[in-house]
Order: sequence, then structure tokens, then C-alpha cells
Amino acid sequence: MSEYQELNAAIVKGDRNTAKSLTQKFLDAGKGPLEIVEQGLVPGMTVIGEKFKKNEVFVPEMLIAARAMKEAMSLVEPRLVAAGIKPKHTVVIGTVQGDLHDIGKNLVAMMLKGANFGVVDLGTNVTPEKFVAAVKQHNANLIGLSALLTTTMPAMKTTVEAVKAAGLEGVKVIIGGAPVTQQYATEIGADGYAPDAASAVDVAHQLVGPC
Ligand code: B1M
Repeated sequence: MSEYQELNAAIVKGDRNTAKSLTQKFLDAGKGPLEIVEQGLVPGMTVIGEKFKKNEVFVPEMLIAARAMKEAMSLVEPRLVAAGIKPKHTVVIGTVQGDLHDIGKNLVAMMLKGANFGVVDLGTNVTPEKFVAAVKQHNANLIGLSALLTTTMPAMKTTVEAVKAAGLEGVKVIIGGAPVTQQYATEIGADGYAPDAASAVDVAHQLVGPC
């Protein structure tokens, strides 16, 4: 039995107090911050993501788990920074131009963070130019675009075109949102499509490799 099992379970339950106290206990015991993230925190988010995909849990449970993860991460992050450990992959994420819906996008961002991606969240109503500038600034290798309106889906196409025009070699684009489909992703030349937040992590890993 893994010594991190209790911490995994606290994340799945969204029990932020237990998650924080166990994380602190491991830090105090001299455990490496990366080990705590990889064995203690990420597996918990993976479990909740799988349950979400199977409709065994819903948005509120995901948000509560993500909050526990975030609070536990805040204890580990300074140690990761001090040790010079950076996430292997960075994703720039946002809701496309003209669209103000951000609940789903926030869930995707949380799941990616939970899977140990570096996440730069540009918020809502993000222009193609802003996506391109952020990718360059943060040296990101992945872009996540969310849209909830049929009227803003074309902004995904414009953004994909802007990314290509900027010559951002090797930068992959994942799209998602209620009206978005795999067929649309293929049509506009996006590299991936995910129907939900947990699948977005799977697609991200398929595109850029493990974290
Ligand atoms: Co609006 N809205 N809304 N809205 N809204 C919808 C989307 C709508 C379907 C409602 C309806 O008419 N039945 C409709 C769109 C119709 C269409 O285009 N086909 C609509 C409309 C019309 C509008 C306005 C135009 C209304 C008006 O003003 N006349 C207006 C537009 C404003 C704008 O954006 N410019 C508007 C405004 C709003 C609020 C501001 C009031 C609010 C948004 C608050 C916020 O987000 N902070 C709102 C809300 C809440 C909704 C509904 C009710 C819920 C959306 C939501 O959060 N779902 C929605 C109706 C509905 O869906 N029942 C509706 C929960 C969320 C977890 O799901 O976002 O789908 P979702 O995300 C999922 C997946 O799609 C996926 O993963 C997530 C988690 O599994 N996913 C990705 C999302 N992004 C991804 C990215 C990925 C991968 C997966 O890769 C990067």
C-alpha cells in the first residue's frame, strides 16, 4: 500500500484540510516536493477525472477536489520553485474572442494543473493575438481553446490560423466546449478535441507526451 494513499483519498474527497495537513506532514518528513505532487496529489485528480468521465461525480465534486489540490499545491510550490523544478509542459488556455463562458474552461485548467502541466490562464474573450503573444512569452507547447457559443466557434478557427501564421512550430492546439466536435476540430486544423475536462488531460498527454 502506497504511503500516499490517504493523501490521494483526501484529494478525491475534496477534503482540503486533510490534504493540506498530510502534504505538510510529508514536507516536514523531508519528502521531495515532486514526489509528493506525482504520488500524492496527481493520482487523486486522475481518479476524480475518471469518475467525472463516467458520470459518477459531477461539476461540484470536481471543483471541490480541484480546490483541495490547489491548496495542497500551494504548500509544495515554493519548494518546487526553490528546487528549480518546472513543469515539463506549459499550456496557454482561454475562452475565445467574444465568449464570456468560463466554467468549463476553468475545470479544464484545473485538471491540467492537477496533472502537473504549467497553466497560463488568459481568461475569457481572448483574441488570437493574445494567445500567440502568451505562447511566446511563456514558451508554451500547448494551447487550449474553449467556446460555448456557436457564434464564437469561428474564433477558434481564426486562432488556429494565427498560431500557424506565427510559425509556432510544435505548438499543439486542443479545443473543446459544448457546441464543439471532433469534426469541427479536424475541419479547422486543431490538433485535438476533448469532450470534457478529464479527457482534455488525456488528449494533452497524447499530443505532447507525459508530464
Ligand atoms: Co450562456 N449560453 N450565454 N451564459 N450559458 C449557453 C452556452 C447556451 C447553450 C444556453 C441556451 O441557450 N440553452 C447558449 C448558447 C447557444 C448556442 O450558441 N448554441 C448561451 C447563450 C445564448 C448565452 C448568451 C448569448 C445569452 C444572452 O446574453 N442572450 C450570453 C453570451 C455572453 C458571451 O459569452 N458573450 C450568455 C451568457 C451566460 C452567462 C454569463 C450568464 C453564464 C456564463 C457564466 C460563466 O461562464 N462565468 C452562462 C451560462 C452559465 C450558460 C449555461 C447555462 C451553462 C454553461 C456552463 O457553464 N456549463 C449554458 C447552457 C448549458 O450548457 N446548459 C449557456 C457547465 C460547464 C462545466 O460545461 O462549459 O460545456 P461546459 O464545459 C465542459 C465541456 O464542454 C468541456 O469540458 C467542460 C467540463 O467537462 N470543455 C472543454 C469546455 N471547454 C473546453 C476546452 C477544452 C476541452 C474541453 O480544451 C481546451
